[in-house]
Amino acid sequence: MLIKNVFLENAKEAVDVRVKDGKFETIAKNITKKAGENVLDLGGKLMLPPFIDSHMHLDSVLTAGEPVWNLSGTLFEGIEIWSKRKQTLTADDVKSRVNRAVRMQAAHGIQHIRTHVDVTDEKLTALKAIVELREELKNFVNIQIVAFPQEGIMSYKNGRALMERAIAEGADVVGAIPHFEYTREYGVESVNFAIELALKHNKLVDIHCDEIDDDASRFLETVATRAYESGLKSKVTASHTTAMGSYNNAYAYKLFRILGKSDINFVSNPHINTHIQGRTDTYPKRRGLTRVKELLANGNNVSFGYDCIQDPWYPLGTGNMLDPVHMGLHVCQMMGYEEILNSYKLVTTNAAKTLSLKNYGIKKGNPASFIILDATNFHEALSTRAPVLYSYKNGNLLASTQPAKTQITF
Ligand code: 17E
Ligand code: FE2
Repeated sequence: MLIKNVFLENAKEAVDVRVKDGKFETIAKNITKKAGENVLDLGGKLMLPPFIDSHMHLDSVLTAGEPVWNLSGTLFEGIEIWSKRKQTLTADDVKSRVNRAVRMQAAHGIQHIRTHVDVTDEKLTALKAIVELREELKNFVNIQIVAFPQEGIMSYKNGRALMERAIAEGADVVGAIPHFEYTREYGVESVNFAIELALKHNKLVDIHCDEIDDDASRFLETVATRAYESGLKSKVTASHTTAMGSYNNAYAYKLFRILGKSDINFVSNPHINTHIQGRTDTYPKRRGLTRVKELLANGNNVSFGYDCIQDPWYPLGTGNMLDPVHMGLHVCQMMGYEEILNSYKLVTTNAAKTLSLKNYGIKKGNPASFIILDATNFHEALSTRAPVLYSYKNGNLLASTQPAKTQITF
């Protein structure tokens, strides 16, 4: 197949791309069509590597309002509601919701998802169902599973054993939630446990870390130090880290030294954290996001995740990664032209680094996985909320969208 006239990652001049046997064969200007070759002439559209959702709770998608709506908007009420909904989980319930959500995501050009699956469940119902789906859907979406102890490792009955079982069942990544543990000591212990478990089984680590507006919640320093000392370094990710929005600058200054040395990744989830943080504030009300701009300047890898699609923590959500980019740039005040133009990296290449993906990106020899947006560059794509016209994985079409046509009457 020959794809003509695309702007590769904001390039000013269009190129053509030849795909053969599911791989990128040639990327050059004015490639001549071979006899019988399929041609897709895009007439100047933006081509990007596929979108990645580096932080999503698939097990709880599309359960908002079940059994009740989260009225306080807090993380803690969300956990309480989920704890009830969790008791009614069946494999069919999980699979049918996840199948729907993954297709919503695919429609918006997502081809890789790191999902946190709650393993504080004696039966591990959601984990087992999503391990099966990972296999069933592997030609369409790459699902990476985090063993996520929503109700704690130290503070939940058999918490440690459940984590071990989740790894044995096939989880790819070890999670933890230190700020939710009963004590600071349990929190530190849970981080140490997660690092040791990852070392033992050669797994990645992704910790829900300091997702609270408590300026004394400082598990991130432990995560970074353990990542550094264990040598796991960039195999470790700290998700949310919203307390960093409340730290005093003198402490943050000290903290950034070990963050840099540790080379850990960060995932910020702009929608959910602007919604659930600051809930105990009156005014001034904190924004509750981590320090994205400063982390990037510090050399740390940062990506944006969606986190939730209509669940106990967040009542809305479409799965379109332009949503968190749009919200994140506003809240983090990253609205310079170049920042907007390059912000696609927060949901593509930076996220690929967090997921430790191999052979990701548009270059000769890599799998022909890419998306085409209805825009000429990412600034325009974000401004207009451009649809993903085509999503191709390994040279196969996964999803296509016809742009809506509006008629103005004046
Ligand atoms: N669980 C959690 O601990 N934090 C979140 N943001 C969500 C679930 C969505
Ligand atoms: Fe999360």
